Amino acid sequence: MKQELIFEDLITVTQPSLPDFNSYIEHIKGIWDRKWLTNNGPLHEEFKEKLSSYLRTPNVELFTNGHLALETAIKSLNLTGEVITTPFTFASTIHAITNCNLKPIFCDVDPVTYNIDINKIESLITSETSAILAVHVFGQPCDVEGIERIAETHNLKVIYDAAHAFGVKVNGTDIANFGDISMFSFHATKVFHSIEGGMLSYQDESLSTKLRALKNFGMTSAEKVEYVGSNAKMNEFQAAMGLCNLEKINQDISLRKEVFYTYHEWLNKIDSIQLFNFENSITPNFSYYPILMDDYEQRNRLAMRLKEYNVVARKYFYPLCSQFDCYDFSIESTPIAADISDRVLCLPMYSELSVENAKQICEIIRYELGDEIVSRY
Ligand code: T4K
Repeated sequence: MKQELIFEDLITVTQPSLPDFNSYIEHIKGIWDRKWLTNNGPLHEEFKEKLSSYLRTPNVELFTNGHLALETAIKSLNLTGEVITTPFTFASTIHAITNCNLKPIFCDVDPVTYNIDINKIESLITSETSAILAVHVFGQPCDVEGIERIAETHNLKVIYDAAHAFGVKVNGTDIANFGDISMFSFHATKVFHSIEGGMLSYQDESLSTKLRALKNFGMTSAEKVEYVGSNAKMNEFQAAMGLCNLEKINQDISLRKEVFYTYHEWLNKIDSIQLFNFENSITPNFSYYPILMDDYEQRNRLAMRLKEYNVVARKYFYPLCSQFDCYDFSIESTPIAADISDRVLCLPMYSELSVENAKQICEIIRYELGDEIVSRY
């Protein structure tokens, strides 16, 4: 260990970006006069409008968290039978499918993007398949055109778990505009947050009444309950936080970009580290900084050593969802996902992480991997 590289305070894998305290207080003041705390209050409505305009997407609905938004999306499309998805994701994706009484069918992923491999989807389609639920992992867009082609050919619905992809664009088009429905997480650990929160963007405007009912116990009016819904409404305090954070989202993303390219610059010559890259057609949001190590042991060893320096790097996503104790699936059909899951490590990434701290983390990594430390500055 190199004592002088130990951080005094813990560097966590992420940290929520908070608005100026007084700005939040300004936003919530009116709540005391109105005494309107949740159920489509004025801040909720303002937040919805501003999101729709920021993301240049016409139809959005807000939720109390991303997970319930995803379950609501699935329910709204009346899916049945099997849903083709990826095992390389957070638990929420697969739990949402299962909670809706559907069977997840795991497709292997692409070794470069870590997203569902569109060349392997069609062989998994059966007469029971009703949808593809793909994840833009770490904010890297899926092959949206390829997925759309397959869905059209086989008459399948497409839902994107875009929990990591707020503000990402493909050829200048916001990611919110692809598929039938996309779900965004506004959890505290995300690029953009409303403490907890979630959003659905969707193409078919006529879904709006159903989505609103599903998040409010299935009620379409005070005396009419048309669906078996749940309670998934976003409250006014969440909306206020979202409104404050929306004002500084572009700045937050540019700060993350600096950290991202600092890591890139300092880690790119290390043979045992594979970096995560974006094609030129993508406008990223720099939500995560995943690296791939040579093997499982090396990855685990590095994560452990980083902890000794007070740096928490997380194994997102290990184990694969198909390996969870609560499920009984095989991982043999998804060898690439299993390999990535065994070798991935996400380094600290948040807007307030200083470039200096990012460089220090790289120095630790280089030292621990036996790489010569060369200052490029
Ligand atoms: N789909 C995908 C692909 C997802 O990744 C997620 C959520 C969802 C769906 C569901 O969306 P939500 O229902 O959550 O809106 C975290 C988040 O809790 C979870 O939202 C996220 N994905 C997942 C990838 O990461 P954990 O278990 O790693 O969180 P935790 O509590 O260990 O937090 C990570 C670090 O963040 C902590 O070490 C410190 C820091 N932190 C965290 C919180 C909550 C803070 O500094 N302040 C905080 O308030 O799951």
